[in-house]
Amino acid sequence: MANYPIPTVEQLVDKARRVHVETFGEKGPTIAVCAPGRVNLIGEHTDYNEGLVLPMALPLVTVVVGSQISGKNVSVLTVSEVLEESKRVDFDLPTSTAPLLPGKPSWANYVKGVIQNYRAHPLPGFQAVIISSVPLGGGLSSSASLEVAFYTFLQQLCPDDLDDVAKAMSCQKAEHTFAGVPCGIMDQYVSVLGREAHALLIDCRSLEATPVPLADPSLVILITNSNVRHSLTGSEYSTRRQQCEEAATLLGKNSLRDATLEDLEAARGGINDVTYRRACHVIEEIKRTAQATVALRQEDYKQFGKLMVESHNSLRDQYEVSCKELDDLVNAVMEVTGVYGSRMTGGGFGGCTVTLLQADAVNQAKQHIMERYNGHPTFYITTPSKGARVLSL
Ligand code: GAF
Repeated sequence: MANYPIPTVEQLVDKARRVHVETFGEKGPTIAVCAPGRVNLIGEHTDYNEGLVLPMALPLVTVVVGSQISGKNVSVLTVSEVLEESKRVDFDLPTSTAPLLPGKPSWANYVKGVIQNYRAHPLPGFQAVIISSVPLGGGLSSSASLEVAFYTFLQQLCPDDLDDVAKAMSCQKAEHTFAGVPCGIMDQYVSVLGREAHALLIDCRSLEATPVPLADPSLVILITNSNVRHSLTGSEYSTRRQQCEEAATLLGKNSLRDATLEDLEAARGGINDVTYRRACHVIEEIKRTAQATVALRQEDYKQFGKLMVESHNSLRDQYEVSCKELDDLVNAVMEVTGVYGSRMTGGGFGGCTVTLLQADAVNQAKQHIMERYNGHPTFYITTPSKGARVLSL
C-alpha cells in the first residue's frame, strides 16, 4: 500500500549535512533547524476572516542546515522536490538600495521573502541546504514550513527580538509579498507554535492559541494525499478572500467573524447568491470549529467526526473549493466502520483529506480507499508534533 514512511528529522539532517559538505566544502554546517507542515482538523478558510482554526503541526518537516561565511553572499541549495530544474540560488544580501525581489526559481522566493522581511541586522553571508518531507502542493503547508524553518535559521545567525507570533506574521508577509498568495495566519502560526500531543485552537483575531489535547492511543489521524493539484488554486484563493471581504462590507461588519446567520438572512435581498454562500460557509465554519473543540476536549469523537463531514460538505457546496478527487476520498473512507469523520484540508482544489478514525480501523480504511479511489493516493499516519526548533548536529 502507498504508505509514506515519514523520515525522521535525524535522517533529514544527515542527508542535508552530507549535501552541504559535498557542495560547500569539508567544514560542513554549524546550524540545523526545522519547522513542521500542518494539517488543519477543522476551521477552513476562516483564518483570513478573523475566525477560529484547529490545526496541528505534523511530523513532516522542512530542515535547513547551514553555516556563516565572510562577506555578503548567500548560497542556498534545495534537495527537496521542487517544480523547477534549478535547485541552487546565489545572491547578495539585500541593502536599502538593492532589495531582494521575487523571481525564478519560485521555491527561492520563500527564502528571499523571509530574508527581505528579516529585521535584525547585520545578517552575515551564509551557505545553506534545505530538505523537506512535507509534500509539495499537498495542502500540508510546505511553503509555510520552509518560511518558518528559514526564519529560524536566520535567528541563529543574527538573533532578533520578535516574539513567536510576530515571527509567524513576518513569514506570512513573505508569502504575501514574494509568493503573491494573500494567505491567512494559520499555517505559519502553527508551524512556529505547534505542540506535541495537542491541536491548537487559534483565534485569528486575537492571535491567541489554546492547546487542545490530542493523544488518545485508540485514535488515528490519517492523511490521504489525492496526489492531484488543480491549477485554480492561487487565483480562486484570492477570489474567495475578496468575496468574504465584500460580504463583510455589505453586512456592515469589519469581518465575517462579527456576522451571524441572522445578519446574513436580513441582508439576503442585497447580496448575490455566490457571496451569500461564501459568507454562509465562513459563519457556520467558525461555529463548527468552536463546537468541534468542545467535542475534542470531551473525547466525543463521533460528534467531532460529524462536524468534519459537515465542514467538508460546506466547502464542497457553499465555498466550492473541493474537487471530485477529494469528494471521492471522503465518500470512500466514510463507508468504513470505525471512521468518525473525514474532510478536505487546506486551501482545496486537490491536496489531502484528513480522517479521524479508530486505530484498529486504519488498515481497512486504507484498503477501502485503494479499492474505491480512482487514482494513486499516499497515506500518512500522523501525530501532533512540535513547532519550529533548533536541532543538534
Ligand atoms: C491555505 C492558507 F495559507 C491558509 O491561511 C488558510 O486560509 C487555508 O488555505 C484555508 O483554510 O493553507
